[in-house]
Amino acid sequence: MSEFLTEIDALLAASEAAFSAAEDAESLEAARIDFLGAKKGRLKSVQKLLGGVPKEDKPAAGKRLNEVKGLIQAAFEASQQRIAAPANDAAITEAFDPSLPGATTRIGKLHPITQTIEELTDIMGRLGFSVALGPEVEDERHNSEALNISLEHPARDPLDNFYLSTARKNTAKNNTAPNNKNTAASGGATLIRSQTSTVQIRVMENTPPPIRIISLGRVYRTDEADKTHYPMFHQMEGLWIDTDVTMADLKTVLRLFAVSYLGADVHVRFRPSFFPFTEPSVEADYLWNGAWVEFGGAGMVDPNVLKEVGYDPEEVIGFAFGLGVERLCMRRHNITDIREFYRNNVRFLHQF
Ligand code: FA5
Repeated sequence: MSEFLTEIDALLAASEAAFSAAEDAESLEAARIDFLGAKKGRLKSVQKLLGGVPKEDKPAAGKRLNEVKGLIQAAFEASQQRIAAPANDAAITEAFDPSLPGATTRIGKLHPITQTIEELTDIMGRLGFSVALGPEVEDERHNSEALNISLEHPARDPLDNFYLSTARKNTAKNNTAPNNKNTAASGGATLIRSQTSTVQIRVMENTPPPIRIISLGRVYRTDEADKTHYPMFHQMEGLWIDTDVTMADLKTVLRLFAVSYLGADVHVRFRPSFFPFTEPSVEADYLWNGAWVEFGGAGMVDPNVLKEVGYDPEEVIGFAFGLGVERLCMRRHNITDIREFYRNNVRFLHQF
C-alpha cells in the first residue's frame, strides 16, 4: 500500500512540475499526453498498480488515486490558463500604441432633403410663416375637390394617382358636379396625396383668417423617374390669407425666399400658368447652367376655394404656392440628377 501511495504522490509532483515548466501550448499538450494520455499516460500505468494493493487497503488507495487524478487535472488546467493569459496581454500591448491618432468613428448625417427642409423652414419662419402639418394619406375632398379640381380634370385620373381605396362610386363619367363638398360624393376614395396643397384646405377649414403657414412633406405621383422627376418627392406649400394680400406680395415672398436659399445671384422668373385652385396663377423658374428650371407653382387663392372652406371671398384674399424641395436642393448643391437623393449611396449622401 505505502509503495502505491509513494508512486502516485511522485506522479502528482512530477506532473505538477511538468505542467508548470511548459512554456507554450505545444509543450503543455505534450506533458498532458505524457501524464493524462488515455492509453499510455503515466497515470494509467500507476492506476494498474492498484491491482497489487492488498484487498483491505484498496478502498483507501482508490480514494487517494481519485484525489491525485483531480489534482493532476487541476494542475494541467492552471497551466493552460497561464499560457493563454499572457498571449492576450501581449496582443493588447501590441495593439495599443498611445502615439497613434484615435480611430475616427463615422458619424451619421441628416439626409440632404431633411437638411433642406430644416433650412427652408428657418427661412420661411423669418418671413413670418409658421409650420402646419397634414397627413400623407388623404381623401379626395382635400386632395382635389375642395381645391376646385373637378372630376373631369386630368389631375384626378386614377392612372395619375396612387389610390389606396377603390371605393369610388362616382367617376368622371357619372358625376358632373363641379364642386363635391364631401367625400361621400366621390365614393370616399383615399389616396396618397399628390400635392401638399391638401394642407391649405385642412388649415383653412379649421382656422379663421389671417393665416400665414408653410407645410413641408412628401407627395406621390405616377411620374417616371428621370433627372428632374421622381415618383415620391417633397413640396413646400405656402399660404397667406388676409384682407389685403396681393400678387406683388406673392412675388416678393418668393423672390426673398429664393435669394435667401439660393443666393443673391439667383435669377427667378414668373410665367403665367393655370392651377384650378389659384387665379391668376404663375409658375416660378430659376436659371441654372443656362436653362430655366421650374421650381414651383403659385397664385392668388381662387374664390371658389375660399368659399369651399367657409371664408367670404369679399372679405379675405390670399396667395398660395407649392415648391419642389428636391429641385431647390439640386440647384443649391449643383446636383444634376434627382435620383441621387434616393439611391442610398452613402458616399453621395455623406457630402452634405
Ligand atoms: C403643384 O403641385 C401645385 N400644388 C403647386 C401650387 C400650390 C400652385 C399652390 C398654386 C398654389 P406642380 O405640379 O407644378 O404644382 O408641382 C410643383 C413643383 O413640384 C414643381 O414646380 C416641381 O418643382 C415639383 N415637382 C413636380 N413634379 C415632380 C416630380 N415628379 N419630381 C420632383 N419634383 C416635382
